[in-house]
Amino acid sequence: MNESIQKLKDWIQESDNIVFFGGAGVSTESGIPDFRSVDGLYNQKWDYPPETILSHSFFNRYPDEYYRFHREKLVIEGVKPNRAHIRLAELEEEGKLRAVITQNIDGLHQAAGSKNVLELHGSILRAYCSRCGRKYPADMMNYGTDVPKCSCGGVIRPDIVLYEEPLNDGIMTSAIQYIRNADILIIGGTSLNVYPAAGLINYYNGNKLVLVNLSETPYDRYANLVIHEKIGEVFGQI
Ligand code: CNA
Repeated sequence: MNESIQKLKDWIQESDNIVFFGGAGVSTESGIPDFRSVDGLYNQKWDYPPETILSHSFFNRYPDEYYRFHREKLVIEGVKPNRAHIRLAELEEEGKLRAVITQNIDGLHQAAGSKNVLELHGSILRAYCSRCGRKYPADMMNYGTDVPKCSCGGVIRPDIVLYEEPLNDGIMTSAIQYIRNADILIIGGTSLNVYPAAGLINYYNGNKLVLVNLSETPYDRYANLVIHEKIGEVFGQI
């Protein structure tokens, strides 16, 4: 184990007020591509960039094209939590971790057993009618070739926050509270490029800000500990 990982392990051992804030990089070792890595969704061929397809106006205008992308890129069969998800769930169980705040929409933290998960961007495992709000199982969206419709005629949509849509106020307020009061804030697998989520880092008051990310982030210089390694491999050692 290298010195940085040993330091993180020591800090974790001494604390019962850890908060984790993560992004797509947490799930790449489970086989879900992120946005900005070399093999991420931004670098794969598609007619429009992902942030266009995943926007409110695009969804309303071209729901058929949205669903083609959704079924091909967002629905990945058989994915399982990796060591990062599993260790985070264990740390919560051990009474050390207070909350997982995630930008991910894949539900893998809950699949690993985490209970207090704040999903800033929602989840593709839930669906509802964009007209009447009726809830539907996610399977309604994931298969077939048609745009899924509610009995009221409205288009069924995933319960995710599309670009151009606001984040849920209650979840943001709660995330801010956890981060403000955290002893250790571990940020992992996020390029810290997507706002307002990335701005959450500014609410941290402590002196144990840890960044675990493969590539550099704009916040590396503010962190007390930076680890540029795969997060699953790091969490497998702590
Ligand atoms: P991003 O901008 O794609 O950044 C991911 C970051 O993770 C990059 O800086 C990578 O270097 C880093 N990374 C990749 N693999 C690893 C690894 N194994 N260990 C450590 N670091 C790694 O993604 P962000 O989450 O920052 O951007 C926010 C978007 C991406 C949110 O709106 C998400 O909903 C959206 N997204 C989510 C998923 C998912 O739910 N799994 C997948 C793809 C995109």
